[in-house]
Amino acid sequence: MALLPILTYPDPRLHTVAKPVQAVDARIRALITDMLETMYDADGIGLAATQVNVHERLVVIDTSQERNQPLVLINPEITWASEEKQVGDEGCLSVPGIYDGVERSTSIKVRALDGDGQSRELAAEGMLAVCIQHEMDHLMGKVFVEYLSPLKRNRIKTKMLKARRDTERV
Ligand code: GNR
Ligand code: NI
Repeated sequence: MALLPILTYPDPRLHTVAKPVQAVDARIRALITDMLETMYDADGIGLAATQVNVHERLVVIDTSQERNQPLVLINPEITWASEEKQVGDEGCLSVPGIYDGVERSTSIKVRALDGDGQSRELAAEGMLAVCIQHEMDHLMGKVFVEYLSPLKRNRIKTKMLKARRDTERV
């Protein structure tokens, strides 16, 4: 088990488009273990492989209060999304300290392989639906700040680069 370093915006590697997982083998199972450990350690409700610089279609999620309901989605595809949308505040482990509103479908259906390589279809609403859409954006190389205005995005970019410089100076 190991904690994996999380890429932070505006790292260009966050814009890589992930490729499908070819086989749910020992390497992928080890990656799932490490990503879950990394997500729980960072107090996140989700983590996409893109964020740990692995460009394969894999995400881990746990939106439970108790932090004991890990969900693994491999090669996820949204099969249905409600026309009804809602704006909710989002944050991202790759953009620490920034929270802003993003419009998402309120409910979705997703087809994906689970950690055993079994195909499943899942219906999601509420926070889980938001989180799945946020994670699937990461797999497409998209970070939530790209939904914000160019003015806000540039302010966030500057703030992140300054924070990075400040840590490097320590
Ligand atoms: O921990 C996270 N919280 C969160 C809150 C609102 C909407 C989306 C998220 S996902 C985020 C973890 C993360 O960055 N996943 O990619
Ligand atoms: Ni994120």
